[in-house]
Amino acid sequence: MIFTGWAFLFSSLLEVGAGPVEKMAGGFTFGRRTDGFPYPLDEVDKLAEEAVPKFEAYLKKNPSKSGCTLETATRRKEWTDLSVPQREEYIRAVLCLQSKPPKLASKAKYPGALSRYDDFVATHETYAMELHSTPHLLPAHRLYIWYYEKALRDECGYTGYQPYWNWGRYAADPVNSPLFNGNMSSMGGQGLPSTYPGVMQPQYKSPYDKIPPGGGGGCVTEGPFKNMTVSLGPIGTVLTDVPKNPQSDGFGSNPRCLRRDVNKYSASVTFANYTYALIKDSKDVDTFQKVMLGQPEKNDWGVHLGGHYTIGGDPGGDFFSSPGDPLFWFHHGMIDRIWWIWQMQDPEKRMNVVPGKPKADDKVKLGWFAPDALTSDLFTNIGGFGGQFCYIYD
Ligand SMILES: *[C@@H]1O[C@H](CO)[C@@H](O)[C@H](O)[C@H]1NC(C)=O
Ligand SMILES: *[C@@H]1O[C@H](CO)[C@@H](O)[C@H](O)[C@H]1NC(C)=O
Ligand SMILES: *[C@@H]1O[C@H](CO)[C@@H](O)[C@H](O)[C@H]1NC(C)=O
Ligand SMILES: [Cu+2]
Repeated sequence: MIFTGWAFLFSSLLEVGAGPVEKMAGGFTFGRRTDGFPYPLDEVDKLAEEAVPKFEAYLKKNPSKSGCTLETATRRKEWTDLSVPQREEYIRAVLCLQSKPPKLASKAKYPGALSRYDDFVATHETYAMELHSTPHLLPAHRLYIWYYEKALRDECGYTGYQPYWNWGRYAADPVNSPLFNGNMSSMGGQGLPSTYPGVMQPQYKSPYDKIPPGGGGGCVTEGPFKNMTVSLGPIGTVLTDVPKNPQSDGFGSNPRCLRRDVNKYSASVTFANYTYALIKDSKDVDTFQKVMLGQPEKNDWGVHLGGHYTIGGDPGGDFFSSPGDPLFWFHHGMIDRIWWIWQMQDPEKRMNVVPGKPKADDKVKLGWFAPDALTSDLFTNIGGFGGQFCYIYD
């Protein structure tokens, strides 16, 4: 059994609204629920708010060429900041994408791509190195999420934007959170109990060398994704009872259930104070990325790994196939959000840097999935990607 996962793969890769709105400083509003809402602003939300006036000042000096401003930017909201009908609209759009035929992944090479949703999974599996190596990790995932949001809107009539998962809100009890409680307006529940042994983290010292099992690991039998068919993969880390893919590259058809281990041990490193410290204490972008991904020498799993293994299971626990769990987009949305909050702490210095100092003509190349994109054009969510990025996180 090999349960290595992200930390190991990264260490090798990196070398190569409903309710009323609150008025914000600068006259712009954050769409947070205030009507009997159970989640007060946490210290990360406050950092985001405090940084907005700085960002506004930065944009005055450096207006986006495409005319995107804080006022015109669309808002990606936290899951619970959406009303229940908005959550249900989002879920319908994801199910719609899963019901449409693939259009990008070639049938010959990817017999396991059964749906339009699987186009995205196949992309992450095929271009994993391109997506995760330095300097691409942050900008390439930003682009990838943007394409997903666009598909939900353009192809499935979704009228909102990609929600994110503020980990800290649910870290104490993820299974009973509005994301994972298994009701029809959640993103599905815990997997059935299984013999899941937990996730080994061999580069960490005991007791941090293992994320203990969270009580699931089996099929998700509640909520909107209980009938979901996972087909591509697995490729990397897998649970023992997941059938092997018939193709050695993992692209064969391997229909199976969605499995999860919603895991409070993993979630325990995603309380708001961890994210706050990551943003406040990372003085440069290399430190930000490194601490976010985890530091074995400090027994620190990091919020990236913490969030991924709060979902766990199959395909959520598989480095290559993880976007096959619809919560992937929420998790990486939060990563994208905190990158933005980190940038906003000192926008003049931080807007245009990523680890690894890419050359001016460096591109993110996602092959058959999308045209090559200039890496340096993906650094700002306000006006990046030729003006097509124009969003902020509420
Ligand atoms: C699901 O649970 C959330 C959180 O408790 C709640 O707000 C929502 O109304 C529930 N949805 C349904 C369909 O019961
Ligand atoms: C799952 O499939 C069954 C059988 O087709 C159907 O009755 C049920 O409504 C489906 N549930 C969901 C949440 O899609
Ligand atoms: C966050 O708070 C918890 C509980 O108070 C504490 O154990 C942990 O060390 C804190 N983490 C950081 C990074 O401050
Ligand atoms: Cu990824």
